[in-house]
Amino acid sequence: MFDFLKKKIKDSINKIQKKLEKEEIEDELTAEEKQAIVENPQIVLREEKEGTPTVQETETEEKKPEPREIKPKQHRAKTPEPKAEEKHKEKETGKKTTKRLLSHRINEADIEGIYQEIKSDLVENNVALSVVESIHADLKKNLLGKDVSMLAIKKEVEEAIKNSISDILLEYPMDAMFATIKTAKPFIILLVGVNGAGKTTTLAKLSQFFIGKKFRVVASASDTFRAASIEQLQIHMDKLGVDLVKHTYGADPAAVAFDAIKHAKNVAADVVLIDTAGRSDINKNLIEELKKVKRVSKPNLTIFVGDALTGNDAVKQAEIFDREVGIDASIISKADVDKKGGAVLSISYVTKKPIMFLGTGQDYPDLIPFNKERTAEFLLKD
Ligand SMILES: Nc1nc2c(ncn2[C@@H]2O[C@H](COP(=O)(O)OP(=O)(O)OP(=O)(O)O)[C@@H](O)[C@H]2O)c(=O)[nH]1
Ligand SMILES: [Mg+2]
Repeated sequence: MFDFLKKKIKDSINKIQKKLEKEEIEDELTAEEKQAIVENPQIVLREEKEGTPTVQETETEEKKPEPREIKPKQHRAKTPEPKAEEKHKEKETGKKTTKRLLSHRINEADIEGIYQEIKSDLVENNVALSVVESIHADLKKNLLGKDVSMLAIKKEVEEAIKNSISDILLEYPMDAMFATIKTAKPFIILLVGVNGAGKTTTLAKLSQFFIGKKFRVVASASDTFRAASIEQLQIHMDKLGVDLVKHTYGADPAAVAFDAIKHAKNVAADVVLIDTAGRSDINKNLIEELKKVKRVSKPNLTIFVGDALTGNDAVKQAEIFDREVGIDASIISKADVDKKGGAVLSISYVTKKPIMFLGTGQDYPDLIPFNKERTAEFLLKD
């Protein structure tokens, strides 16, 4: 699902590296820089000799002097004769050596350059502006003033972006939920979202998921609003062998949920999954209806189901559902057809609630627990 985002981040980082590399490699060493290097071998040098491969000199463990500020070109003094140790080295190798400074202290302009590179790419891929700004702040905090070897710049920027993304993404503590299910009897899950987001399909997938964990499931047909919604859910539940509690169309969705919970207690079911109606707009009626269902059913978990394809709309919906009804986690559906991936980052960031699963298709097993480290790593790996 993150293919576009991944490619864009990679392209940006490569561009950033090339730009910084070019600036530094063109920078001939001055006397002052040479002195800085003699005093501070932490600065990585590359020796360029005709016909020989690049050589790196790195710092020894015991010697760690403070990094030194290197002044811009126009203020440099005339280059004096090479130091005795350098002459000695040239003598040893028998070849003339041109040393070029390969270390770079990341400055404000670099950070802005990096930010400008990635900003439009992230926004294009459904990453909300607030998220992009948070990544910007992280880059500043983690990279500004840092001395990095030219050869390591790409890695440093990648690490900084990866850490920032991984801080934004929140993962659901699945094991803690399994432990609660064992004592809750029943553990109640309420699914909310706009129409077509994938609530009913996700409910069916969740049923399969819990059945796979040896939990008994009861479903509540609390979408009494949309035509054919009850039959749609009935077909799924029949296939999965799950008890469905239903009333007629137009019935009170909260009353259906109440009966479903009662039934679950009677049959000692472990989990109750409550389907709800969506609306094309998140209007007052829908919110009032959901608030009532929530009040009556007292769910252990209210999950927002968001359609990844709708990008920033899904982000706004998540914010509204969270503010009006209160959500504990999100499931992002249609990740299989969304190549951008930004909705996941943005929904996690704006709601500050974990992403529980990604919906990755229309079949019951197409529900994968969300793993933030794997996602952040995938976004940045080659
Ligand atoms: N490709 C893909 N399609 C999905 C996924 N989840 C749901 N869908 C499809 O999205 C469409 C809408 O799904 P529903 O589950 O009916 O959505 P809903 O939120 O219950 O919609 P309403 O009942 O109208 O509020 C269906 O055609 C589903 O098969 C997914 O993860 N991947
Ligand atoms: Mg539905």
